[in-house]
Amino acid sequence: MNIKDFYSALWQDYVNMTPQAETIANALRQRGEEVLNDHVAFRTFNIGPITIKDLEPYLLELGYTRYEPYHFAAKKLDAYGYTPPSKDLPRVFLSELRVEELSDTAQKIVHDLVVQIDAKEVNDPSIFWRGRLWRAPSYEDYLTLAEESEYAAWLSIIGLRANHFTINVNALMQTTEVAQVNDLVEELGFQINESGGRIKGSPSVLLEQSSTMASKQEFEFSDGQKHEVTTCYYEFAKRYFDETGELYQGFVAASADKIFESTDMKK
Ligand code: OOG
Ligand code: NI
Repeated sequence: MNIKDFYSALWQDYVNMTPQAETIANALRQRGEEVLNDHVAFRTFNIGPITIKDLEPYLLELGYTRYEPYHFAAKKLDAYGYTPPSKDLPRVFLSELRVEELSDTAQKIVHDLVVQIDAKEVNDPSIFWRGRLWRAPSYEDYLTLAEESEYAAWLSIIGLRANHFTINVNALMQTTEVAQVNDLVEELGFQINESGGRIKGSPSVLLEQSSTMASKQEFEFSDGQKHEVTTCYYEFAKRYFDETGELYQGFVAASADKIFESTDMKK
């Protein structure tokens, strides 16, 4: 698959879930800005046919290179960053939940979802916007997961798709600071994730980031109950040059830890 087609399909699925992203991107374009992406991110489980090990080959096929691992002990997550085949393309952040660290009850809920996946379906890069590959969970199971892992609860209903796109603030001409993007987002009526501060990271860690709180949609659970759930969010990133003159390519685990909370229902 051509990488341009990959990103146009991925973006289309993402804005269906995240109308705020289109509104924010259009507002920047109206200011004369060119909107490029710093990275996109995906969430998955470390069991069944959709682990990082299963999904990574489709990124490599698109020309990506595995860059660096990250670990989040409290959130029970592992992740890798990937660098793109050319500088104008987004990096990728791919994380997975360590299912074996959940309670037996939560593990069983996740197992019952993952066994429904037909491994033959995991066969090309479109897996990254295939969404939920299992039947909707019950509302009760969703709440049980949420008590232990917001990430697990979110993934159980939203599935495999871009969890967020991230505007490359370096590529903006007039809106040069993350704080200015935050102001614009709020002027448009959207909420900034304040966990860990309105801007996470700093020039000294070579990366500053902020994000919106996720959009919300009504979702019908398997028992017929309908409730609002968080879908996906938009992120903004500004990178700095290191002492050797190279633009920082990684992610910052302490900041990422807070950015994950952009989909929390309780916030
Ligand atoms: C990913 C959160 C981390 C970053 O840029 O550090 C992240 C997620 O919410 O799945 O996107
Ligand atoms: Ni991100």
